[in-house]
Amino acid sequence: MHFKDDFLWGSASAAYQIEGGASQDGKGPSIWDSYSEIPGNTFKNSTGEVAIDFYNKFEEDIELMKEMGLNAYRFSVSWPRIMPDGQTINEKGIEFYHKVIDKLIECGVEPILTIYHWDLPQALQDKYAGWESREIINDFTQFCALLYKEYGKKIKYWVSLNEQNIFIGLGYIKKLHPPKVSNYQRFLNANHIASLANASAIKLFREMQIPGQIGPSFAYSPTYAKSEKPEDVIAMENAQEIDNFLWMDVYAKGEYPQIALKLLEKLGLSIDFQEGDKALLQAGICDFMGVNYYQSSTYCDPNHKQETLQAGNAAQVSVVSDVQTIPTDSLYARADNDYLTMTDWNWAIDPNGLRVSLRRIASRYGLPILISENGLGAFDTLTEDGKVHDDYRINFLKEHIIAIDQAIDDGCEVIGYCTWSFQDLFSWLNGYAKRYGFVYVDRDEENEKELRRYKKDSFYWYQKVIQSNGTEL
Ligand code: BGP
Repeated sequence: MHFKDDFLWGSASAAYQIEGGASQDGKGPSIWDSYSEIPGNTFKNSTGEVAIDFYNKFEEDIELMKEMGLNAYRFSVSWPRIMPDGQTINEKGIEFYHKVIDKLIECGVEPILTIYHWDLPQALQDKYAGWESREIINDFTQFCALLYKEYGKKIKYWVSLNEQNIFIGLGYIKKLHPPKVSNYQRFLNANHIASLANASAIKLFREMQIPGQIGPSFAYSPTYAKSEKPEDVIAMENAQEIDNFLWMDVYAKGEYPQIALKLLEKLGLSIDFQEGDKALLQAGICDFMGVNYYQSSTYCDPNHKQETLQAGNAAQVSVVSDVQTIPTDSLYARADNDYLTMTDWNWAIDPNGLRVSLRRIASRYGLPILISENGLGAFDTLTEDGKVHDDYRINFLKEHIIAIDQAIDDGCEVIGYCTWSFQDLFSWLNGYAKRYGFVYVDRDEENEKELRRYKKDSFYWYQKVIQSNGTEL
């Protein structure tokens, strides 16, 4: 195995998905609090109002991390907990994350702080339409300034925006996230503003000379061509330009990819570039690329689209039907990959895809990579004696760790591996049915029960992986 001694064996989470305490100690509402209140927006109308109550149980939970020997824990701070209206400071919110960070450090777990994992203060959505207004760049930067000042001496690894491609894509094209819009040009506009905010956060990080590293977490799905047919290869490359390079080039090089821009221009779409944008993007280049990897994606020529693409998820909020035609559908079409098996939610299981991802990113950007999420969402069963026999999760993670090892041997620099997730938590589209954790949390959509925690078989397995630095799989 090729893992360095300081390789971070971690796990990840996000504030809205674990904390609960939706209005405790002065927390303001986020767009997810409001969105999940509206019937039909989430699976079985589930919400993160209580989630797994990490807000009140964090000490007990971090003790479990210590017992496992976890090296690193990636968590996000809730902007409306720290600034209820997005601008005014709530001391209690600041204090909460000091306590979480201190407890992690005391337990020997390296804290990795995600600045934004989707829970925008509702007040900023109401005030100026959130990510659609350039006003957010300043507010977000002020929020970052506060975080750097408060936690800058304790945190070595910072994640700026989590999956900008997903929260903007699902929010402004697919209508599956707030603000539930379907308009490709508005998507591009909001996305450009988010890119500027991300760059501004990194620029400030440098100016304040924060002694750590910072990068975004990108939801990366490597593109495959359905066949060796040249038209399928072009479709695959189009998808790579539009779905990957459009973000990663901005993060790593401070510029948009020229082919993607031209493809969009031919569709009558454009990026709203204003004076100063270029300089800001170039001042906001990341230290590492955070990669959230779940599956690869296969593409074919849209003119010969295969009609048999696997139907939706097993249990998910239903896909909204009035989604506008997506202009880029003329450039590439999704296809099944006949060589891969699927999870309970029809996500392709593809450990090699992680090796491909790491190699492609290392080769195009030459950056170190933090795998900031990877995991298997499954239906777990709690046995009567309080066990969860999740050998399927162990196999999934094992295969992906082998792929990382191979990628390191191929020449990629990988800082660490954060599984999604340490505990079961709220899934944005799948409520509490889709479980990812090493720790089972006993609740469902309808009933919070007592939120008891149970260690799954995978808990003990990952414990050994960490102890042996990846040699005992
Ligand atoms: C990523 C998000 C996470 C998490 C994960 C699993 O996109 O960053 O917050 O939710 O996906 O997704 P899901 O719960 O939809 O299976």
